[in-house]
Amino acid sequence: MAERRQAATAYVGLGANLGRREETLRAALAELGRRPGVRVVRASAFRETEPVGGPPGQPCYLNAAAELLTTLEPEELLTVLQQVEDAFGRTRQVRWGPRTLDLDLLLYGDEVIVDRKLRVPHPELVVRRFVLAPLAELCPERVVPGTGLSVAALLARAPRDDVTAVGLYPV
Ligand code: A4P
Ligand code: MG
Repeated sequence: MAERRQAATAYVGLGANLGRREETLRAALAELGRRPGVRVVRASAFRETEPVGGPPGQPCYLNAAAELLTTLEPEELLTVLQQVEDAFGRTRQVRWGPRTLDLDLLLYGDEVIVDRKLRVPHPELVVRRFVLAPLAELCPERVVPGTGLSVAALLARAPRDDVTAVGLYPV
């Protein structure tokens, strides 16, 4: 695997709405930190959120975000995220359907990537409170490439009715 000379800061969104969600998120963070070229610098609180989109009647999600320092290229990091998802029993069937673990690459430095396999910043980032709220805990001032707006500003203007935090769990 090609090592970048300088580590990049990346942000990852975590979500789980099946199984032992809190345990899964904690274990996924630990597993990410064990992967070569990935260091988990810090993580947000875990938030209980109403499911957005997908089939009706899904259980609530537990969502979080994590700041990574990585020497992996973005595509390599995506592969690692997918490997960790798979390790926790994720099967890709229904888009926006229930899942034991979903890991999305939200931001990678200041890079904008538009590729068939990978889009960074994550395309749904700007409208999702369940992503913006934990991210704002970690990097409120960071400007999201392509928007000209900070994470905090995007959170302030994100649609209010798409998610209700019904609980907050400290990490
Ligand atoms: N892909 C492209 N860009 C990225 C990126 N930045 N990060 C591609 C991760 N993956 C990226 O993803 C489908 C494909 O997206 C991948 O093969 C990758 O090449 P997936 O994870 O296999 O499928 P998915 O997660 O079912 O679909 P999608 O569109 O990624 O769903 P999201 O956006 O992950 O949303 N409600 C609440 N409250 N909390 C949640 O966490 N999550 C979702 C899923 C829906 N509703 C939710 C939540
Ligand atoms: Mg996903």
